[in-house]
Amino acid sequence: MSARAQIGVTGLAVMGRNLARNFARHGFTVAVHNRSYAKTASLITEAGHEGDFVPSESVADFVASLERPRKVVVMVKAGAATDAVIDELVPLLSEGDIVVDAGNAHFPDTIRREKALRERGLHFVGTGVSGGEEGALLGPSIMPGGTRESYESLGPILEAISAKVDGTPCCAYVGPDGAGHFVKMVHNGIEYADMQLIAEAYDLLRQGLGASAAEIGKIFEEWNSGDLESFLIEITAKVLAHTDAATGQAFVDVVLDQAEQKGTGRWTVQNGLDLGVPITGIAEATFARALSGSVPQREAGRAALPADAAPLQVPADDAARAAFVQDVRQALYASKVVAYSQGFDQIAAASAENGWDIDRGAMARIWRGGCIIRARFLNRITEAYDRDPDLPLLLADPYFTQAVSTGLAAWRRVVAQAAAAGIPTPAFSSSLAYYDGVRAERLPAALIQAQRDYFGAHTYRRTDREGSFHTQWSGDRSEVEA
Ligand code: NBP
Repeated sequence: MSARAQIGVTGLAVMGRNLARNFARHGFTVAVHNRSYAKTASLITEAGHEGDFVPSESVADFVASLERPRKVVVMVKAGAATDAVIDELVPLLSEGDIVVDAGNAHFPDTIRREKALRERGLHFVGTGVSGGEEGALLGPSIMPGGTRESYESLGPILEAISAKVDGTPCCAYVGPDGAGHFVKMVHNGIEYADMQLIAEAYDLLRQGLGASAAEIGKIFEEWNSGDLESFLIEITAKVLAHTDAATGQAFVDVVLDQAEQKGTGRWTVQNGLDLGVPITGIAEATFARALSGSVPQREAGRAALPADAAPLQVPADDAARAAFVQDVRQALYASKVVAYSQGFDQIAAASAENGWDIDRGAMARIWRGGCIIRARFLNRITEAYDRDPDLPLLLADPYFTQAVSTGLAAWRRVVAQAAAAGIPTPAFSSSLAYYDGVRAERLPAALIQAQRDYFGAHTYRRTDREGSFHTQWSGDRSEVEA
């Protein structure tokens, strides 16, 4: 077996197969391997003509077919399968070779694997890949971690196959060890928030306007030509326009209202709690999916809990309806800015904690194409971090402050109308609460501190002098310095 492949892919299910084809279509010689040979054979039969593939049945032949330093992309089911493949590969590799895990690994696993391979003289690059199977084939957004040194040889290959926006690749070095998978995790968390916000906007429009799904689809189509322009808004319009062939009903009306999740939203929320970063938009979106799937609780709630609310009914005149649509659009945009602002805060906090030095502007830039949250507005985020790389709060960037304040009255109206009508809008409402919390001059946390001192002598700090204090609540209530 001559070592002539520039890159290898092992794991040829839907993602690996399409990534391999993408490499080949870009002129790279690609070594391909799968645990069971059938997938390798079908790739060669069906797509072999697309480029130069080197198929192997055994891992040893696969490794032997790669040029040095070898670059092996592992695209298998995240978890135990990744460890199994790494264990098989490592004894066959040589110092300086690069193992790329492009699956959806949890970033602590990536930190562990990177350390283990580094100790054996190998580079381990945990890489976020977003865009689903179509992205893998036509150009995903790629978020590689690992060493900078590995990026020097691997980066140009990944950049070549990534999506491009204005000629710029949607791939950039993220940071050491688990940084790439971490950023992909937050990307997915933001995706949860974005989808939930769109779903809440849809629900308000549907109930408020009493319009059909297809009519609401048209509104989303219009929104897609403004500052909300994004892949998720675009597909929402298409889904809402779709009719179920079996029943003739709107497709969305025949789909069971129980959302599923694979776990990246949950990981993002767990990490937000660990870091103490309020990612309320992502958390509410994750919990909203959980609530949708809480079947016995929903049955009990439906049977027992009164609404005591008047249905939301926008007056039938065109002006009132147009004004309501505008309000919902502005509430959606403002809530979306909050969700992204929180997600970027989480990246900043993790970057500081792990010494990753992640360039947040670059992350927004590589999410502009290829991935599920691709959107026009990501340009604005990059510009904000270009203006101030250490920006403590994305919402406080002048562009976003202006954008949100323009829609603030509408946002408040929408949240108030939803509450009065008994329509659940957890992401809209919590985003507005976060906005009001983060801008508040003074929060009731002062009372919480006092309560904590009362029952647990946890001490408090004062507004008028330095130090920590305790009040002797069960005694004479005099204050002592702690
Ligand atoms: P799957 O996640 O369904 O994994 C199937 C692949 O894993 C097959 O090639 C299978 O080999 C291999 N595999 C398993 Br399972 N156990 C193995 C083991 N012990 N040793 C060796 N190989 C093993 O494939 P996918 O949907 O293409 O996703 C691949 C990765 O990409 C996952 O980590 C996923 O989370 C991530 N991802 C997926 C998407 C998406 O849209 N689907 C998007 C972004 C990232 P076999 O053929 O012999 O069973």
